[in-house]
Amino acid sequence: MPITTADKPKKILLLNGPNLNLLGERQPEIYGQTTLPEIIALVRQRVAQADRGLEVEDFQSNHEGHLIDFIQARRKQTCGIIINPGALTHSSIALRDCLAALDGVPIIEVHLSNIYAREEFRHHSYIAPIARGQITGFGPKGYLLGLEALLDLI
Ligand code: CA2
Repeated sequence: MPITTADKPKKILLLNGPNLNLLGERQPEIYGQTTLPEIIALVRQRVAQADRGLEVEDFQSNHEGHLIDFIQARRKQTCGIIINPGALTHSSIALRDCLAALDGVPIIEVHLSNIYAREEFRHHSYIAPIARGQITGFGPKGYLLGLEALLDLI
């Protein structure tokens, strides 16, 4: 049977890890004043504007396993991922393995702060080697920069 565009995965997952639900409420000197719902709205707006028949599904969790369950449940419909794994960036082999199992799905790693300009323990990312690219230090704009890269890849 021929593969039609109707069968193609259409979901862009916009994922955020632990504590990113607090954006805009605490530590604005590091993470800025924009809230997570505002960032999600900006990403959705740009995807709608692209008019490519793509849909955004967003998810934030403070729990590693919940993020993994969410990604696994959507693996067949997913064409790309933008993820800020929060502190799981520096600790989670399980999240990396889950993302790596999505064969061929481009993954863009985003960080609001410049992780290389901060404490040494933030300089290592378990996600970076399996990501298509990493954007770090541009605040909320990083999500949109990541989205532009993703739209070129899918
Ligand atoms: O810069 C980033 O986006 C980080 O992924 C943010 C993580 C941090 O562990 C990473 O090293 C870099 C922390 C997210 C915490 O978010 C908060 C937001 C507002 C107030 C408190 C925490």
